[in-house]
Amino acid sequence: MSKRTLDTFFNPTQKKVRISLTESKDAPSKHTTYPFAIAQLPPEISDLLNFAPEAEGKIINDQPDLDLLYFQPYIPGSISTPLFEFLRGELFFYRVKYKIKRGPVETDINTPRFTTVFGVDETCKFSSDGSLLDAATQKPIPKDKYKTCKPRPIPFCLDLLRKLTEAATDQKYNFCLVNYYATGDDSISYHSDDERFLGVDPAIASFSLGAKRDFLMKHKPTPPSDTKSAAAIASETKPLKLPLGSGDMVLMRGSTQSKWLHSIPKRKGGESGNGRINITFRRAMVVGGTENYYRYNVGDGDVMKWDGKAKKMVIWGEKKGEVGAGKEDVKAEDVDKGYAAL
Ligand SMILES: O=C(O)CCC(=O)C(=O)O
Repeated sequence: MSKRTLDTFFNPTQKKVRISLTESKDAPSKHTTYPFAIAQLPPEISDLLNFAPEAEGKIINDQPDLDLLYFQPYIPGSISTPLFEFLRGELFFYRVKYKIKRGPVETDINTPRFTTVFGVDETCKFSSDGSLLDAATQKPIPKDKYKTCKPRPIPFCLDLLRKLTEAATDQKYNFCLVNYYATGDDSISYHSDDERFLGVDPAIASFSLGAKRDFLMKHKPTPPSDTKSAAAIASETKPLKLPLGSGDMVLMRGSTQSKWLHSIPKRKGGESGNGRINITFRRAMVVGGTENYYRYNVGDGDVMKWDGKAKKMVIWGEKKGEVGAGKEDVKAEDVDKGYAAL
């Protein structure tokens, strides 16, 4: 990354906090909505994770509307690979398909990466027995409150990182989205996480594990004003490339989501033959956010799980082994972020 684009200050608000691991039992995380139980983090990972962040975050805010806090790394090098292997091996994933309609034209979208999601918006919380309670009244929610999805609690193996990230960034998160990019052919197209259900100027903490991949950012097109042409506005900002390595974390905050776009483009060469996991923590405020995230990150297709022998994601369950998800969707579209503007 060029020094020109990086304004490096130490952020006085960063905190190192240890989370009590007493709730870390050996028992796996179970829930009626999980296709299978998710193992607890082994202590050799959770103990060291508890000391993250490894490095101080650098503030990058030297361009209009941009406010990033970049940890290189956040997760110590000694555990970022074991944590990557653990999450790839233990989580369930989906290769979500959906349709988008632009005017009269309907397009089939095959999300060009594996995804999974956990969490529920601010209007609800999970009780200790895993049922959903109204956040205000603490009473059970009506059965039909979520019409299109069944929210899933964040499993322990991700919840420890959520709590540590809350403490380190002074933010609250109720959602955890996980992307798995199997190779450089997997990607996420330019988009911003600016849905109304995230509230104004949302903070999003984004972790990378595994293969190094470029994270590209560019300012959204700005309409010309009385005093400035579109070209003059465009020349005030420069696209940004962060080569995200294993363990790195980028906190996007302030007006970053409303004014900038980000993407992980397809890549050849380098580490692109290896898998990469991205974990984001966010805070959804309303029911529509929950329904949106489950629709686009779980969907209604097969459950996929990592097969350590075949070294690829395979269909889990009764149809197990029939089709390997490693077979790429030939129709994979680049227009893959269908999150509706709620
Ligand atoms: O994989 C990444 O680093 C970015 C993921 C992302 O932009 C998203 O999930 O919205």
